[in-house]
Amino acid sequence: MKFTSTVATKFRYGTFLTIPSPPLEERARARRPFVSKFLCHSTSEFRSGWLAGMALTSLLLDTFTSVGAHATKPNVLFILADDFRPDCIAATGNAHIKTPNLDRLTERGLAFTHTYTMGSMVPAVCTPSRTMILTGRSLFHAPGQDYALWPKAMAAGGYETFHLGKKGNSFVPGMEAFQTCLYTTDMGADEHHETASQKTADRLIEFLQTRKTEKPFFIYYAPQVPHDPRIAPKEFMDVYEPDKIPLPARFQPMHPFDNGEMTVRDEMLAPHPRAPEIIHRHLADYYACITCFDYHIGRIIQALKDLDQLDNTIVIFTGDNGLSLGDHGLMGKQNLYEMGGMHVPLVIAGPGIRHGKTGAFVYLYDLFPTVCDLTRTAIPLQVEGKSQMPVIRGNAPKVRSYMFNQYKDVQRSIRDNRWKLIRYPQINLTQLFDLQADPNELNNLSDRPNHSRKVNELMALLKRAQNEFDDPCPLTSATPREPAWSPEKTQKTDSR
Ligand SMILES: [Ca+2]
Repeated sequence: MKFTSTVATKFRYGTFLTIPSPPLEERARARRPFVSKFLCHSTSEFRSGWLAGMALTSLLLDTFTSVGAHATKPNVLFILADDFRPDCIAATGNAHIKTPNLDRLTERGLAFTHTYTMGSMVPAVCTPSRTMILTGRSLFHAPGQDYALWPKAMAAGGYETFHLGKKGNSFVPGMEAFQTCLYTTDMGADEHHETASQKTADRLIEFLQTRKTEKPFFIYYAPQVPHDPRIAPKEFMDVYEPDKIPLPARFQPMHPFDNGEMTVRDEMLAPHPRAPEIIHRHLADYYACITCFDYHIGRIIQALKDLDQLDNTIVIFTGDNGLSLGDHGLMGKQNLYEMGGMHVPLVIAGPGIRHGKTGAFVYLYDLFPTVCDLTRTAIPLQVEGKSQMPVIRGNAPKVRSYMFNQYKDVQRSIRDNRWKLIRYPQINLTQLFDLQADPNELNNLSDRPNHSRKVNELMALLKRAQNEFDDPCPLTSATPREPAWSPEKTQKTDSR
C-alpha cells in the first residue's frame, strides 16, 4: 500500500473524509522601498562602523584575516521540524514524551519558550513560515520583489551551504540557493513516510563524513516529520500506549464557535465531535514520530562528535508551525491559540550560547539575522528580522515587546507577557485571556465589564501592530457571519 496522506489517515483513524491542501495563494507583495541587493548590514558589532566609512575597513579586514579562511567560524546545523508543538520536548515539561537527544540539546543550550511563526494567509502554514525563515522577512513582505536569501548570505560569509528537506509547501528559490540542495523526494522519503527520519539522517551523516572543504558548514535540515501521515517504525510506535497519554487540559470535543476555518483539511483528520480515544491515538502516533526523529537527531549529533566538530557547531532546533491535536476542539495549525498553529519550540546550543531559558518573544524570521550575528556574517539590508543576539548574550531581556499573529483574514492576535487578545473579524468576536492565571486559554474574559479597558488597550495595540507590519485586514465586519457552528452545518455545506 502506498502511504499517501489520505490513505494513511484512513488506515489509522477510520473512514472519514480528508481533503488535500489547496494550492498556495499569492501572498501580499512587499511594499518596502527598493533596496539595492548589493548593500548589506554589517554584523551587530560592526553595523554602525560599516556606515562610518573607510576608517573601520582595516579593522574588518583584520578581523576576517584573523579567523584564517573562516576556520574559527562555528558550523551551523539548523533543524526545522514540520508541525512541531512547543510542548513536545520532555526537558521543557512534557512528562509523557521521550526525547532524550532534544533534552540533552536543551540542557546545554538556550530554550526560547515564546517563539512563533508570524502567521499565514493560506491554510498551508508551512509555506509562508519557510518563506519568512529563508528571507528573514515578515508575513506581508515575504518574499517581496527584492529579497535576500539566508543560504546566499551564509555563503558570502564563507560557509559551505547544504539543504536537505521537503520540497512541498516550502520556498523553492530559497532552498535552491543552497550550494547543495537535496529533497526528501530524491531519497524516497516522501513515499515511505515512516522512514523519512532515518533516510534523511543517513544522507546528512554521509555529507558530514565525506565533505572535503575546510569551510564551516551551514546545514538546513528540514524533513517532513512529525507531519501527518504520522507513521514511525514499529519500535517507536510501540513506545506509546494511547490510553496512557492523558488528554490535554485544553481538550474540548468541539470548538465553541466558527473560527473561520473549521473544515480545512487538517481539521478533517478526526471526526467531529472529537472523541477522546481518537485524540489519544493521534497523540501516541505523533509522539512516536517525534521520538523517532529525536533518535536520528541523536545519530547526527553523535556523528558531529565523532568528527570532532560538535564543540564548534551551533545547533538550532525549531519547527515551522505548531499543531492543535484536540486542543480547543481543533486538530490543525489554522488557529492562533498558544497550543495551536503559530507557537513553536526553539533551542539554540553551541559555542557562545549560554545555558538557560528565556521568555523573550521571537519570530522565526529573526533566526536569519541572529545566526548571521552569531557567525559574524553580514546581514543583508532586505532582512527585517531582529537579531536575538542581545538576549543570547544576556545583555537584554527581550528585543520585541509583543507578539502579533495572523491567520488569513479570519483571525488576529496580540499578546504580551500576561494578556492575550484574539480577534475574529468576520464574526466580530473577541477573546481575552489572562495567560498568567489561565495559560490554557479556557476562560474568555472579554465580556467582563472590569476587563473592558484591557480589551480596548489590546485592540489599540493590535491596530498599531497591523500598521507596523502592513497588515491590511479589517478588524470588524459590517455584515458578520453567524458565529455558531456544528458538524451538521458542515455536511450541508459540503453537499452543495
Ligand atoms: Ca509544517
